[in-house]
Amino acid sequence: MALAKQTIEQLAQHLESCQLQMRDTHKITDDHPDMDWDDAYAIQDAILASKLARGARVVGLKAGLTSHAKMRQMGVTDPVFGFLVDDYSVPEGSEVATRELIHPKVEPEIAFVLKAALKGPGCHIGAVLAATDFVMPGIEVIDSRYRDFKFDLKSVVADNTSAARFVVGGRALRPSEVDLRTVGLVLEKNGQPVALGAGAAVLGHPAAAVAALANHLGRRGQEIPAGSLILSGGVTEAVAVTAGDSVSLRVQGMGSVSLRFA
Ligand code: 0L1
Ligand code: MG
Repeated sequence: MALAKQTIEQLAQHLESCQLQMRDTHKITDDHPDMDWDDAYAIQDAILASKLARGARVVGLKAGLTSHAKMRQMGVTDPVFGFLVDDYSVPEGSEVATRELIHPKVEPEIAFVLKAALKGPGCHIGAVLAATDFVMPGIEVIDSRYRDFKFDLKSVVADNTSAARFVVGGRALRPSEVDLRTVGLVLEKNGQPVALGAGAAVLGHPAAAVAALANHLGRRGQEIPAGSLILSGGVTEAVAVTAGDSVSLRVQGMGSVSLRFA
């Protein structure tokens, strides 16, 4: 690691206070160009520790930047991984308070719920499908703490991959009931289609993003626990939303899930 423990704690506190006070900041690698991957995930871990100390619960995990559309949109080349806490979970069809966010965007995703733990290295799509209880549509609300969503990969990892809110809903299907490569989806904003795609846009198969998460955790001596909810990453580019917008995601054969922004 390149950064001192105290610097990691300070950066975690800085990013979390930006989140809690709805304030943006420049990317942290501007001030710490030597920051390495271990530092980036250590900052993310310190943010999580601070949330857990205040009574938050981890309710899921996420992979981000898993589609070429997202990678192109953000000018990066690799997936990233983060956590989801209970505060981020929004009931299906309910309202998200835009005043609690900086500059939210929505992403259409496939969510996985596991019936068995997954541990890398060597985790693959087959292992993920065998360990999956069901899959369902999900919308992730991302809200980078970085000004104008301008960041590099290490800065965005430290910022818990822009995680802010999410909703899952629609029809839960066994993985054998749907071909997640060819399944089509449409994201609508205020009744108009704004992004469309198919599951294969996520690393060739959304389960590959879950395998990548298990392999990432395996390198750190961790696993994805049984029962976990995992957001596998935006199928399309992210779409900006503001107060007054309604967003709905329809996934072929899996129904729809929606959110309103107040
Ligand atoms: O979930 C995601 O794909 C977001 C990852 C972080 C990058 C971003 O803020 O777009
Ligand atoms: Mg996402």
